Amino acid sequence: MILVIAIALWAVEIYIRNHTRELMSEKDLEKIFQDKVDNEVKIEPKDWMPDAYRKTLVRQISQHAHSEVVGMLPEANWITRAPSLTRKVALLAKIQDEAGHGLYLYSACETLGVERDETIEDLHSGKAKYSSIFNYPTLTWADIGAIGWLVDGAAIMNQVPLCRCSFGPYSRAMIRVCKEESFHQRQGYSIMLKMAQGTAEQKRMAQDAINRWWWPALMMFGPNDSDSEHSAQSMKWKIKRFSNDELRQRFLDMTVPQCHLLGCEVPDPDLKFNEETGHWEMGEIDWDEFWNVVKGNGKCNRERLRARKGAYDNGEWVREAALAYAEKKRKRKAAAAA
Ligand code: BYC
Repeated sequence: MILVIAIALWAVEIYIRNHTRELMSEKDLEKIFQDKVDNEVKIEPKDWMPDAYRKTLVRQISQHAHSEVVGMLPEANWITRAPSLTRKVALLAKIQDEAGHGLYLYSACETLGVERDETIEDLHSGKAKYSSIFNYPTLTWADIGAIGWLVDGAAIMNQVPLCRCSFGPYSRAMIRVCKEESFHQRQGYSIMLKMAQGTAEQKRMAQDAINRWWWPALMMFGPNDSDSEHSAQSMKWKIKRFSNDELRQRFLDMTVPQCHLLGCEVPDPDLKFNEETGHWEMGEIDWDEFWNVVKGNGKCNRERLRARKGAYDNGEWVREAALAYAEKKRKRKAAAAA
């Protein structure tokens, strides 16, 4: 049924493009666009779309790409100190996956007409945001467990619905990303389990990591719905399928029992289970801390940007070599064709 609607809408759009587009008002084009969204037909890069939809996607996808790439840094801090070869291999694989996620997402962003260099420049200048979570330090090996379990766990909760995002390239990128995130989450929980069942010192480290990562992980979902500037419109466009608070609640319900299974405590004195609703209820998030980090004043914001800029500058010779090689190949091909 969806396929039939898709073909019909596609045929109408081709006809419109060829014959009447210049005669159509913005309102008509917008109606066709919204009908597609409402009928679960993906919007593709060359389709007509409202400017604000394009802008929202560029904002969200580029922030997401930056988060993946900056997100490699806290974990990279522990590659050389992983406690065994097996743990080291798994951590390396996870971090490489994140680089790959960043690349899919930068490509998805380019389909909307923005240059990658421009997007990356916005990160380096501090104009573009990336997830608040990556501005916290990784102090012990248990932090690597907490990141995999809580941070990737929160990311999956947010990203599974993005597999159904109305914009084709973003939704397709998310399908691949989510498969890998699920391995990341499990490797994190496996580290936490090992430490929670270990010596008293290891158990203390596990609890300490939970204490420091719990609240920042809950902040990852963004401000409460009442303060979420973009949610209503993004949900109408089916970029977002669930609100920030809905996803945060799902994460809480999933994670509290996992924490108890570790034999650890959730660092929230107000946490309680509501028998009537069947949901966990949490205390108030410290939104001042969240906005302070988002505005660039978290513990590691400056260090993260310095590291990204350094990596970009050090990679200059690789970009130059790749361009020189492409030019050499082009010339050879032209000479062979002459
Ligand atoms: N941090 O109206 P709202 C990963 C901003 S990486 C910073 O609710 P929206 C991983 C928001 O941008 C996965 N800023 O916005 C990698 C907006 O400001 P602007 C990261 C935040 O877009 C390595 C303002 O607050 N995931 O998994 O409707 C290792 C108002 O918010 C944050 C994604 O990027 C935040 N946490 O909803 C391990 C998912 N939250 O832009 C793991 C894709 C909000 O107007 N993004 N803000 O200046 C999304 O799903 C949505 O953009 C959000 C926010 C739910 C995050």
